[in-house]
Parts: sequence; C-alpha cells; structure tokens
Amino acid sequence: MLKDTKDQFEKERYTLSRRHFIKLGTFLGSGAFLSTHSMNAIASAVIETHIGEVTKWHNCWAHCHSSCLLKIVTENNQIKRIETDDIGNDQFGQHQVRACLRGRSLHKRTFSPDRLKYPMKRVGKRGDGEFKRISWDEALEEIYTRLSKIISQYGNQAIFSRIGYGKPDGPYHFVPRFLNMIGGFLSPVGNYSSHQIDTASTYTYGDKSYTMGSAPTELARSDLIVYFGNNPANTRMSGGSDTYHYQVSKAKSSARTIIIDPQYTDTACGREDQWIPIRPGTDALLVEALSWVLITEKFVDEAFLKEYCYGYDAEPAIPEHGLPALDASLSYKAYILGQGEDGIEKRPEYAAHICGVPSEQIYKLARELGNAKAPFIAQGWGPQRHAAGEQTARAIFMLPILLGKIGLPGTNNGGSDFLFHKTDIAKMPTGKNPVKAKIPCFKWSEAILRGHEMTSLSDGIEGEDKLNTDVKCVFMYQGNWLLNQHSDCNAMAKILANEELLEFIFVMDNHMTASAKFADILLPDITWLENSRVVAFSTHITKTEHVLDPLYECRHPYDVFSDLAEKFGIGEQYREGRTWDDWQRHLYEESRVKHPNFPSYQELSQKKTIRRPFDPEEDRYVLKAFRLNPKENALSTESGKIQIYSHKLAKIANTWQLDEGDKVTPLPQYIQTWESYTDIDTKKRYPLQLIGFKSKGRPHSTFYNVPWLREVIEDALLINPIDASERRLEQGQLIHVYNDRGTIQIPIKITPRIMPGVVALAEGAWYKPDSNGIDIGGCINTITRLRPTALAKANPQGTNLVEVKAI
Ligand SMILES: Nc1nc2c(c(=O)[nH]1)N[C@H]1C(S)=C(S)[C@@H](COP(=O)(O)OP(=O)(O)OC[C@H]3O[C@@H](n4cnc5c(=O)[nH]c(N)nc54)[C@H](O)[C@@H]3O)O[C@H]1N2
Ligand SMILES: Nc1nc2c(c(=O)[nH]1)N[C@H]1C(S)=C(S)[C@@H](COP(=O)(O)OP(=O)(O)OC[C@H]3O[C@@H](n4cnc5c(=O)[nH]c(N)nc54)[C@H](O)[C@@H]3O)O[C@H]1N2
Ligand SMILES: [Mo]
Repeated sequence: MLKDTKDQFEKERYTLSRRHFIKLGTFLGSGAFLSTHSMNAIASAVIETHIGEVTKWHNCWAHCHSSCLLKIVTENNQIKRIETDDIGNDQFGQHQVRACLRGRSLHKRTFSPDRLKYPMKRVGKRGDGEFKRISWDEALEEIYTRLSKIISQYGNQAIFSRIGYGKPDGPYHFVPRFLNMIGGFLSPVGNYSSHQIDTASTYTYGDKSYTMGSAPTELARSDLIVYFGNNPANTRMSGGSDTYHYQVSKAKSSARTIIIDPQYTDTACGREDQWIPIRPGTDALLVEALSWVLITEKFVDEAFLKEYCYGYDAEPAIPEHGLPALDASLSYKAYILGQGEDGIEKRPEYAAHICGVPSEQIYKLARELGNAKAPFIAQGWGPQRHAAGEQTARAIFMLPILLGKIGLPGTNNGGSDFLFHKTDIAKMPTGKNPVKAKIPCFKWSEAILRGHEMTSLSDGIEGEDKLNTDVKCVFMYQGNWLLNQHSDCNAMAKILANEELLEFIFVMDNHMTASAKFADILLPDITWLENSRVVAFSTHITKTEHVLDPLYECRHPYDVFSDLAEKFGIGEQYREGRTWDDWQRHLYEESRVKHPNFPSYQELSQKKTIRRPFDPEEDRYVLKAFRLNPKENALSTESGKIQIYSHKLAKIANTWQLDEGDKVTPLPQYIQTWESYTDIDTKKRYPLQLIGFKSKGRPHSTFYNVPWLREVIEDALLINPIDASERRLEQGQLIHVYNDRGTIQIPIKITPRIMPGVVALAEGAWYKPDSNGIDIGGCINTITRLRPTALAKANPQGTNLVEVKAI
C-alpha cells in the first residue's frame, strides 16, 4: 500500500499502481523505443483513448533541460495516469523523447499533501512554519507595504532576488520585470550550477559560452572519451536526452572510455573501459602530472600552442592588445617542468599520493591521450563545485589545449558535452535594472550580515565599487536556496530568523519547502500541469496546455505580479495590454523572426507538439571557426587566443583582498585548499571527504516530496566497505554524518562504487532539524560550508570534511 496519500483530494485522483509506474520507469535513460509512426509525426492536440478519457500533451519542466513529452490521461479534470512519447521513429535524430520517472510521477507532485493552497502570512517565529491564511488582496497589500518601506528606508539595492530552478528555461521573467519597474534590485552574478567553470571559460576562451563544449553526437567520431566528474546518466537521463545521444554515438565509434570520478557512476556502469577513482578536489593536480608526461614525452602540439594559444611558453609583447612580454619562467611549460617559481617538477609520482591515482595509471592515461586521434575530453560540473573549482576547470581545459585537439571533428575543448537543448523562445523583456550593483550569487547571505562593507576588491561586487547597504529583503520565486540548496543550513536558519537583519522574506512556490517555512509572505503558485508555455528544444517544439484548472486558490504568477504592479501604480506599464496568453503568442512570433522554420502559432496551438528532427552527422564540435581562421575568428580573450597565462588574473592576484589561504593564479594550477585531502589539521577530527551529486530521483529539491521516487531511489550516504568496516557499520543502518557545522541522520549504503576516504550524498533532500538540531531530512547542505571560492566567489559545496558514526 502506498502511504503517501493522506490527502483525500489526492486519493481521488490517481489510479496508477506503483508496479505499473516502475515498469514504465525501466525505460529511464535507456532510450528503448517502441517504434510506431513515421518521422515528423505530429501529435494531435487531444486524443480520445477510452470513453471519457482525454489525453493532453504536456512536457516535463524538470531542471535537466530535456523537456520530455508527457501524455496526461485525464477524466473529468482528474488525472488518471501519465504516459510518455510514443509517436515517431526510433531512428536516432528522430527518436521519441521518453520521460524518466520524474515526468511520469508529476501528478504525485501536483497533488502532494504539502501543496501550498492559499496566500499565507507568517504568524510564528521565522522557520517554525506557522502561517495564517489571508486573501490575495491582503497578501499583495502586505507585499506592497513591506517593499515600499524597504525601498524608502534603504533603497532598492537592499532587495536581493534571483529566480530558482523550479522550472528552467521558462518565461518567468515576470519577476525581474516587476522588480526593475519598481526601481530595481540587487541581482546575482553567476549561478549555483556552473559559476566556477563559467569564470574559467571566460578567462581561457573569452566568454562563458565555452563552458558548453561539443555535443555528445561528436563521440561518434572520437577514439578516446575522457570524462571528469561527468555523469549524464543521472544529470541528463531522460530517454530523449544526452544520455541517449551519448550511448548511441559512443556505440558508433567504440571509443575507449575513461571515467574519472570518486564514484563509479551510472554513466560508467559497465559501459566504460576504465574507471579512475580520484580524490575530490585534486583533478588539477592530476592534469599537471599528465601535462608533465605530455611535455616530456613530446606529445604536445607546439605549432598549435604557438599559433592558437598564449602562455604555454615565453611570449613577445602584443602592443595591439596592450600585453607586455611574458618571461619564459612564468609560462605553463616552465611551471610544469619545475622551472617556474615553485621549482617543483609536476611528475606523476608527486601527484599520485594526493590524487589517489597510481603513477603508472597517470603515465598510461597521458600516453593514451597523446596517441589519440580525436580525444573527446569533457567535464561535468561536480569537479568545479569545489573550493578552488575555477582552477580545476581551467586545468581540465589544458588537456585538449596541449594536445592541439580542439576545433576538430570528434574533439572537445574540455568543457561540458551538452547537446543543444536550447530554448529558442524569446523572453519577456525585463527592462533595465536601475540598481547597477551585482553580487556573486553565492554571497547574498553574507550581504545580510555585512553588505555595506562589501567591495569589488574584497567580495567580487560588480557594476559598482561597493554596496551601500546590507540586504534587507530576499525575494525568491521558485527556489529552495534560502537554505536547503545554499550552504550551512544551521547557520542560515539563524541568519534568516533574525528579523532585525532581514526585514522581509518573500517566497512563491508550490510546496511547503524548508525555505518556504522562512517566508513572511508565502504565495501559492500553480504547478506545471495547471500552467501553459511554449518550449522549443532540440528535438521538439511544444505548446503545453493547461491540463488542470488551477487548484485551490493558486494563481498564475503573471497575474499575481501584474496585480502587484497595479498596487505600485504601474499595472498597465507592466502588462503592455497583454494577458499571459497574449505574451506567449507575442514572444513566439518574435522567436519566429529568428527561426522562420518554426510553425505558426496557430498551427502549434492546434498540434501542441511538433518534432524537430536533427541530423546526427552534422558537425557539432566547438571552436571550429577559430581553428579554421584564428585571426578572423579571434576569441575575446586578452590576446585573442586561448589564454593559458592570464595577465588579468595576475593583476587580480595582486590587487584583490583575498581571505587567508585563498589564491588566484595567472596559470591554471592546483591549489591546496581548506577541508581538502591535504588539510591535515581538520582531517584529524573529520577524516572523510564528502561530496554531493545529482540524484536520479529528483531535480535538486523539487520532487523530493514524491514518495514513489524516494522508494525507487533511496537516499543514503554512500560509503566504501573499508571505511564502513573501520567504523563497524552495517549495510542500511542509520548513522550520523557530521562536522562542526551540523549533523545529518541518514542510512548508509556500503558500496565499492565510492572510493575509500570519500563519502557521497545526493543533494536536494529537505532540511528537517529535529528538537536536538539533527537534520533527519538528510540535506547535504546541513554540513557544507558558506566560504566562497577565491575568484568567482562561488559555492564550494563539494569540499567538506566529515566523520561518520553509528547511532
Ligand atoms: N550541496 C549541494 N548543493 C547544491 C548543489 C550541489 O550539487 N550540492 N547543486 C546546486 C545547483 S547546481 C543548483 S542549480 C541549485 C538548485 O537550487 P534551486 O534553484 O533552489 O532548485 P530546487 O531545489 O529545485 O528548488 C526549486 C523550487 O521551485 C519550486 N517550483 C517548482 N516548480 C515551480 C513552479 O512552477 N512555480 C513555483 N513558484 N515554484 C516551483 C519547487 O517546489 C522548489 O521548491 O542547488 C545547488 N545546491
Ligand atoms: N537527475 C538530475 N539531473 C540533473 C539535476 C538534478 O538535480 N537531478 N540538476 C541539473 C543541474 S541544475 C545541473 S547544474 C546539472 C549539473 O550536474 P553536475 O554538477 O555535473 O552533477 P553532479 O552529480 O553534482 O556532479 C557530477 C559528478 O562529479 C563528481 N565529482 C564531484 N567532485 C568531483 C571531483 O572533485 N572530481 C571529479 N573528477 N569528479 C567529482 C560526482 O561524483 C558526480 O558523479 O545537472 C542537471 N541535471
Ligand atoms: Mo544547477
């Protein structure tokens, strides 16, 4: 029996058994297709299945960017079951886009008992979760009054806002549009996903778009795949997404595949040729050792490095770029060969004991890389979500750079191998933000405590030299980053509870999350199935329709923000005479100017979903134009070339006020950080490294409240048998994993799929402290740290030292 249906409302609304669900779910990531009709098949809007049943096309808006097609079978405005794409061909490029377990359990999320039903105002202490129901008008009036007070007392810079990832790629720009119209807000630089690699990409390749490298379809032309902390089997797992592209393309080339990760991931899972477990945070050191072999054994492409790159060796001055000459002793080559400032040769023997990778393996990998014709080297974003993550990302970029294997078929630039799952639909215009100052996204919480002290040199403030106020209001739409997805939940709970420091917290969500409990005003949003939107993805364009009428008193956020704008006397300016549907049409028509091959809005509205077949053979490798003509297609780096040595970073290293132990270096070099494998002092008490990862069971914290998913993919701390037996732990037992910041109570999973000395926990479980302050919800961020990285000032959530004990 399912235990998750306390709510009567819910009981009435599903008929699908769990067994049926799991059977469907076995398609998860497998790309096993039931071939039916021909390509270009177009689903009709409403298909009668059984008498009384109506099937409507929708799609899953989970934050993995696959936007899988869903067929929602309803009867009398009630959902009977959710099926997925069964139309189209099973030929790669025209394939069905089959949803994973999340999309197929969407109704469970929709009707979850903790669904927010009415606008609410906090009555208890912040965080206690005590609210009283109020009317929409009372809620909007209260928001108006509180925002107005903050603006008049502290100015708009005191309002921090960013959109969370409840439903990505969407036209939810109605929030910044509203805030900009009332005078602006303190906006974030970067995000929790990829701020470090984006920064690395900007310094190395000229802008952050190079975080995304070649598409997985290029694997078909590669002879060696090397993945650093990249697990598409979890992160892009749907049947139509990159995991499938990865499998099909890899099968075509039979490329040797090497996975470098502390975990034996599902991406490896018997489909790899070699798993190289590596200690978290040490990839940059491994790359240095590989570089040493590549240089000393003459595998590097000197001609490429000279023509396309800057700083491998000595460089002459480039007056047109305002660059001084670079002395050979400052170059990358000198650094690796021990002819630089530190005088250390970066031999594999030196790296081996820190990385946990035997030196013979390092020599072997370097030679394989050196001999590969088209190595495809990619990184996920786990390696960069660490204390010196920018350095790690820059270091991994160095491998294809040294080999000169960039801008060629089958190769990659060392970035992430996402396909081209882009939403091409125009966004609602947000106007200009009158507040110029921006803050690194992870630093918003520090700005509550000391915003007025924050400067560009000490805290990475952009747009202004300094902030002139502390943050007094947090305005959060569809996020759980007040604490759950941020770091150090216990410390954050104290900061958020302090009403003198933080005067107003606004949250609009679907569920009573850990963050929602801290709201002063909490608004109930409609969920995906009550909403409509146009999405254009690599494989299809869909105009989803309302499957359900808005439940309870939930309202469309556009209408809510439009009414709020009305309170500020700018309703008409906000709406420009359009309803939400009018905006959708308008934005779609704008997109068609850029994409004339898109169907008309009318056709799309009628057909609901239209396939966009793609040619898997098409070139999708990055930096093609640059490789063909580096002068005409110069990069926007300091030298116009791939920037190995950065003068800008050399300047930052000399001018920024960095915290003790933090380092910025002009070369991509390994840095020993706090709470790393080499932090001997902290390791005396907390000997295990803890990393997080993305669970198959949810996108972050969204869908956590779906018991089906939790049953299928159980949350547990992964621990190696060696570490478990040292602590006399048994399979499945409840343990405490802890450090100075807090304690999490969770079962363990003893498995050789995690390397000794490292434990791993899926991120996204909901923080739930018991009366002793122990987090029985299992949220990893209860024990992650608030200290940002040195350069991007980003979230280091993979760098943690902990201990585990039986309870
Ligand atoms: N330790 C650790 N922490 C991490 C990470 C990690 O790897 N390790 N990963 C980080 C990353 S990469 C990211 S992107 C962030 C993500 O962090 P967030 O952006 O906070 O994403 P979610 O946790 O999914 O929270 C999204 C919220 O939106 C709500 N929601 C969903 N749909 C809707 C809707 O239609 N309307 C409204 N109003 N709300 C909706 C959901 O209920 C949920 O509460 O977490 C970061 N935190
Ligand atoms: N199922 C699912 N899919 C998702 C999401 C989700 O929450 N659930 N979130 C989406 C979002 S917002 C994002 S940003 C993406 C990105 O997701 P990523 O950040 O790429 O995913 P992670 O699982 O955090 O990390 C990838 C791998 O890095 C490994 N790793 C951690 N530290 C290190 C290290 O120091 N070195 C090496 N070599 N490996 C390391 C982890 O073990 C993991 O296997 O995923 C997206 N897709
Ligand atoms: Mo993310």
